[in-house]
Amino acid sequence: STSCGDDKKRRVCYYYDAGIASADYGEHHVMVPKRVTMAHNLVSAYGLLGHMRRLRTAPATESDLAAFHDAGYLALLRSGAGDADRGVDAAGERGGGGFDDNPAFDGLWDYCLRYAGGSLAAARALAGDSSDIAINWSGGMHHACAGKASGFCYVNDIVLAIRALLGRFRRVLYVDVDVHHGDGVEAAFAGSSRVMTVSFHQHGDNFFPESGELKIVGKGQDERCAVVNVPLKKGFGDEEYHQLFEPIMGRVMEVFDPEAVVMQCGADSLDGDRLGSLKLTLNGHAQCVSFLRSFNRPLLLLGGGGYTINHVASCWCNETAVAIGKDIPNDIPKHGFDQFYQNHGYRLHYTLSQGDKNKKNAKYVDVHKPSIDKLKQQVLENLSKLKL
Ligand code: TV7
Ligand code: CA
Ligand code: ZN
Repeated sequence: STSCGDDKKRRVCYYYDAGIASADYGEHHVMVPKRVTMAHNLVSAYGLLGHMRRLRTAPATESDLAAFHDAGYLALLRSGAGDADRGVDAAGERGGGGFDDNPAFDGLWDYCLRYAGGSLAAARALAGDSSDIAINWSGGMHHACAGKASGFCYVNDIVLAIRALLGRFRRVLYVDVDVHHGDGVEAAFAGSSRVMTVSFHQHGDNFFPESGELKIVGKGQDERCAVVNVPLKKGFGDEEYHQLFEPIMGRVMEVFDPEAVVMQCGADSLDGDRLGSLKLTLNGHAQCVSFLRSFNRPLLLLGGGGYTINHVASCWCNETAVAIGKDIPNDIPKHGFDQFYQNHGYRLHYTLSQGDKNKKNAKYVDVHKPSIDKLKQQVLENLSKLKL
């Protein structure tokens, strides 16, 4: 089990809306909103709901979304995203094979209002000081831009939540452990010295969205921007990740000294994810949450990616327990959804079979191990140059 940084309890509130599960990106799509329901069912089976205040909130309104998004884009989204064939990407861009990252589907607008409403309610609970930690596993849609959908994300609930937090807190830190670069959130606050964005992500070989190189820090003459990117190589596991995460985030907390922290907990950085090629264990992933929790600042925990859905459910259930500060047993309690965990012997902390392991990835890490320390030094040096 994961140590929680300290034994102090926190007041935790939790948003879950069963309506999210009815969102359906299409039968071949990799994004499966039902994984949030699977996580919720685990949270419930482990008896964690009794340790949190449940946030019951109305969906966001169009005017809530208009705090970031363009009116024209919202009208398109609300109208059922017009052309179901083209989806709601920038110019209806389509990927190879006729698949669409951002399809239009029935209930899309309602889905957006619900996940954004959850993140807003969670942010307001922190701003109103009724909770120390607020959770919305259906949020964390970090790629959405003001006027376009991108990478499975239609509405950027994170930007909306951070803006809500800025009404109360002077400086807000954003930390993104999703395997993809948090480009939408970064772009929204680049140039703002009140929001620092930090993303750890797989980078290279045209991995989506290809941005988030190490060198992007400051913007030329006016370096009053607070952007930190940590590009990672395929195959990085707990050891490599935490050789970077703790030293970098420790320094970030020192130099930026945020009054609130927003963490996007994308579970696609876990070993065995369908899209990502990092190799974090459940404990390695949760260690990021415990570390940030230990600084004892108002903390917003959001979901994000995660494409091997039983891994995602285990991950977010475990991190809900970390937020509460409660150890939970590895054996998954019997509940109506056990069959999803059968391949892991009904254990929360899964181990992949030898057949699942990618030997090429392991070799890749060995090649890059000496450069991890150099990467850390470069990020720390960039941090010291920031004009905050
Ligand atoms: C936060 N990777 C989102 C991550 C968004 C990643 C991409 C897919 C994908 C889409 C599908 C699909 C897929 C097996 C994987 C350049 C393209 C290439 C679509 C095939 N299967 C988050 C977005 C990324 C859609 N997009 O950070 C329908 O993979 O790489 C791309 C762009 C164009 C579109 N094509 C892929 O985790 C929530 N998409 C199957 C069906
Ligand atoms: Ca990331
Ligand atoms: Zn992702």
